[in-house]
Amino acid sequence: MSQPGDKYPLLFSIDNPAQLRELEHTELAQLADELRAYLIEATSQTGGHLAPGLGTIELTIALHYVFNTPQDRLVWDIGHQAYPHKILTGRRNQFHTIRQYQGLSGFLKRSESEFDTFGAGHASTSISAALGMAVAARQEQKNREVVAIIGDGALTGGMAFEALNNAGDLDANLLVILNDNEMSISPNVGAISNYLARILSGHAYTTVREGSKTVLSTLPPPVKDYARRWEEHMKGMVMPSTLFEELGFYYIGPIDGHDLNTVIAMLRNMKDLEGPRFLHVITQKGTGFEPAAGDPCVFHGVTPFNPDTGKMEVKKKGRSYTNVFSDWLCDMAGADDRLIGITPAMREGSGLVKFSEQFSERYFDVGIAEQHSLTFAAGLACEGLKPVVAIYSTFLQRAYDQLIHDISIQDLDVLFAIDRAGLVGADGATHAGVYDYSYLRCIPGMVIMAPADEAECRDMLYTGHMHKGPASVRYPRGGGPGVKERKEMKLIPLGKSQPRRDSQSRAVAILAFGTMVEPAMTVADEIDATVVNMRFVKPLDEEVVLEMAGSHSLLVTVEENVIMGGAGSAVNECIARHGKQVAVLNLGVPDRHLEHGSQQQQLSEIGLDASGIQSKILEALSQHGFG
Ligand SMILES: Cc1ncc(C[n+]2csc(CCOP(=O)(O)OP(=O)(O)O)c2C)c(N)n1
Repeated sequence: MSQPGDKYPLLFSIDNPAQLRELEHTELAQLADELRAYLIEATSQTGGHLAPGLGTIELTIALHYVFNTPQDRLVWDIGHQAYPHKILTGRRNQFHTIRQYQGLSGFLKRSESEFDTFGAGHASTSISAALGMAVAARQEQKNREVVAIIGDGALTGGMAFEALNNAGDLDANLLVILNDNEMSISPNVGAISNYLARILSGHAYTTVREGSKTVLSTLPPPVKDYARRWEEHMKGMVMPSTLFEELGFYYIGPIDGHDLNTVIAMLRNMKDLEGPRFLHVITQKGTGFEPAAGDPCVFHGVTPFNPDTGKMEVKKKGRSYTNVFSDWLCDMAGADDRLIGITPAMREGSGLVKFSEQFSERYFDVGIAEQHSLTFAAGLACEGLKPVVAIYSTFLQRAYDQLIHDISIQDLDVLFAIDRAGLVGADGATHAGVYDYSYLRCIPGMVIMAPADEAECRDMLYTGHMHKGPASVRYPRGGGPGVKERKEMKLIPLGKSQPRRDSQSRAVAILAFGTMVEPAMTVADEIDATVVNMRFVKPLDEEVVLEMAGSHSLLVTVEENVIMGGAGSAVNECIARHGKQVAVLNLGVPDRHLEHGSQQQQLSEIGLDASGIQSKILEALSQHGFG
């Protein structure tokens, strides 16, 4: 029987980068071919991020070939393009477990490998982290190189520029590599992106660069130094210096990131230099796999697919909350021409494709710039427009001060459509949307709604849009119970819950929030409990809380959010404030970071599926002597 090693002999002969560095330069092209083919084959079975990794095959090989990893530090931004890095750093044999329960993480993780020098998942952190490491090396007199690898999408995030600003000033020994493929998930946006394209099209500049590059790579260090100064001189004569040079970096590029020889030569050159250095590398997402190169946006993240044709498995999925939002947004925009739709670089994920096509003049992709997206919305709202910020729960964390300082204090009319709230499955801890009830609830005036089904989601979005002041609707990844929305939209009375089930025994009342209404109903049918769909985390329906506390032996709160500070805490505070004596059980996400897996696996691990909820309630009943 053939073994995987037969198909990928060179790749399977390398278990770590030290062995990679033993290879002859001439063998690296074959390694790149094998790594690419292996990545395609493996992700065709598991799904995951594909196009970004296909674009970084040569860069990854070159980095581990030239730098003495892990002593030299490679800091990848986001981590979705680091699958080749994972395969080359001792994780090839577990690669088939990527993004699965108890398997390899889809992002970078310090606890997974010493080669993952900095955990990531969110964008634009690499330069800051690498700068910290470079300064630590200087402080500790460690002779090591630190390299940050950042995409042009991630470079649209403000923090990347905060770090460049700081690095240039500190004169830190840091190499920043810009992996420029002109794509974020969708085509990259913004003036910096246009600027990078202009650099790329600067033929004169490239020509000088190409010439000097060849010269530099062949010269011994002292002569090279001289040549570098000559190159600087030439460059200054040909065209103005780049933005990165103005910031204090020694800039080289743009170079072809798929040309292994060039990349290796350039990295060697730059390794010999000191101070802040910037290498601009041009790559193409999806290189070497026609379907992915042809549609890098679709192949950014994939479900299992046919490795010959690229055809993805279409799982029968119901209507997702993202679809509900997408339709609502277009309907609402049709009815209200003050509506503006904003996304921080998540057009596809947040369901804005249709809106961007139908209402292009009211659609704004602001780049991976969550902070800016909120303050931009605030400015629009000041002038009487009605911005809707479509944002993932996990990414809203980035814009917390903007939420308080720019929106809440000024009581501005901004609606937050918070997607991927709750457990998000394969993306794991870095993308968990389990904090928003807690971090939103303490902000004065913030309305927080959580729909129990699709129809309610549409009405809540409408209610939030009509509300004066900031409001949010938070909904999960995927679908709900499948309740069809009505075309006409209905206002939901602010802070009013909805009774769902009355019990005979009056032993247990379950106050369920959002996604937890469905399992609560299943449990209630089994144990005869009362169920209330709370609808609002804020303002909380205090009347119903007090009524339930007065009429039932055990109050159970259940939410897909951390227990600390969440919806259950709001119920506890209400009960305490009114001096009510009642046994309470708070169910939700525990005080630890949950690993990746399917949403169902995650829910069952923490007892938030129907059977887990039921057994915790039964346990509490017997503990309190009500059993
Ligand atoms: C703070 C934050 N916002 C949004 C995202 C979602 N996201 C993941 S990858 C990506 C695009 C990144 O583009 P780029 O850095 O150019 O890398 P490429 O995929 O092109 O290699 C986005 C927006 C994120 N990971 N972090």
